[in-house]
Amino acid sequence: MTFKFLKIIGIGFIMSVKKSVPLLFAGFIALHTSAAMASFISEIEANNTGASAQNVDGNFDFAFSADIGDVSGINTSTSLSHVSILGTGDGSYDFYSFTSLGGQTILDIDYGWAGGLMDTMIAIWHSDGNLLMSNDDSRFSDGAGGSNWDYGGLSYDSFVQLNLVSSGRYFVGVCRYECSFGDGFSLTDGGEPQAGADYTLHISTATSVPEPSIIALLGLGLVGLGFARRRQS
Ligand SMILES: [Ca+2]
Ligand SMILES: [Ca+2]
Ligand SMILES: [Ca+2]
Repeated sequence: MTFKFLKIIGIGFIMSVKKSVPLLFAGFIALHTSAAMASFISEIEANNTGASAQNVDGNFDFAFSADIGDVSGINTSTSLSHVSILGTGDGSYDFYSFTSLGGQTILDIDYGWAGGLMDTMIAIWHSDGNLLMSNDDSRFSDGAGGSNWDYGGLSYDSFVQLNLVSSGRYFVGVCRYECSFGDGFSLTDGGEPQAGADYTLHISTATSVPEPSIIALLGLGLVGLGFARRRQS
């Protein structure tokens, strides 16, 4: 049923470009080129509380990044959709929010200690205000590359990996050592990222963004149908 439907769409599309199969290839390649570009977005102030968290939905993709991985150091960038945020300090806390389908979720801070200004700490809350997990320092190998301060296998850059049991909206808070996290998006005791500090935060989780493999299969199917059609005529 689904295949039939796709076939009808495919043939309709091919008929409309009848003698322009190369165009279809060009479009397919363009689609893939754009999907392969890394997706970095900038932090947008003021995002200083849970209520004013920066919504990063709509920026997730499967672009390869050597800096994105799981607690085993295995690269997850092409298997789990992610967004990379460039955060900067201005004396205020930084909050972000995103929608997840649930399952394995990773918060990975990189390059925080680059200027010696940002010994990061991080936490994740459910939208109901429940504090789910927090972290100060991580193992150097956590989250693949990007943790740029190695003292005995440890990094000041924070890392959290957890399994979200339900789909929904989640909130992330970033500060520097030593702040305190609590329920209700509570972030207290100082440690606001100060001016001059910066960090990269990768959020990886299952989202409604289609995987490249699905797009590729659909594209190849359309191309294949196009050739079959040309051969018949
Ligand atoms: Ca802020
Ligand atoms: Ca990393
Ligand atoms: Ca830290």
